[in-house]
Amino acid sequence: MQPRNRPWWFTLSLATVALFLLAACASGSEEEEEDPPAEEIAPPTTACQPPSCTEYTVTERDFFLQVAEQKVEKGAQISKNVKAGKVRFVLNNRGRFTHNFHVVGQGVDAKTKNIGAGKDGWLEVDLAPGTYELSCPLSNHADRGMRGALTVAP
Ligand SMILES: [Cu+2]
Repeated sequence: MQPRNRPWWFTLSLATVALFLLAACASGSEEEEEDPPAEEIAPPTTACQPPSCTEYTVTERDFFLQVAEQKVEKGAQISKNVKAGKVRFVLNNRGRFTHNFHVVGQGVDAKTKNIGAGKDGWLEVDLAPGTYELSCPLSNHADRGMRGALTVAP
């Protein structure tokens, strides 16, 4: 008795199903955002009080910064009056993604650890009068809006 050959259309339909499954798997992950791991951040142990130190709270969201009531995005000027000297930025990550906070200008180049969603971070810098860029340096977050210009008064 001769083994029965499978009809050509049976082989073809199996191949079609396999291709379909492959395509379904490949498209399933395209919406995933790459989120870097958050780091453990301990709150500062020293107080920050005027006149030796000034504290500013910056809320980080997807994808803009919020300084007090002001929404800051895509390099907009931060209107909050920041005085030269020792400054402690208190970062509240209220986005769904991990964020970071980067201060660049006047020889300062400082950033926090990666702040997980819903977590807080702190950054202390000595700011001289002049302009600075504040941003989230992770992935393409700055381009998506998370950057602002800060002018420090004497
Ligand atoms: Cu970010």
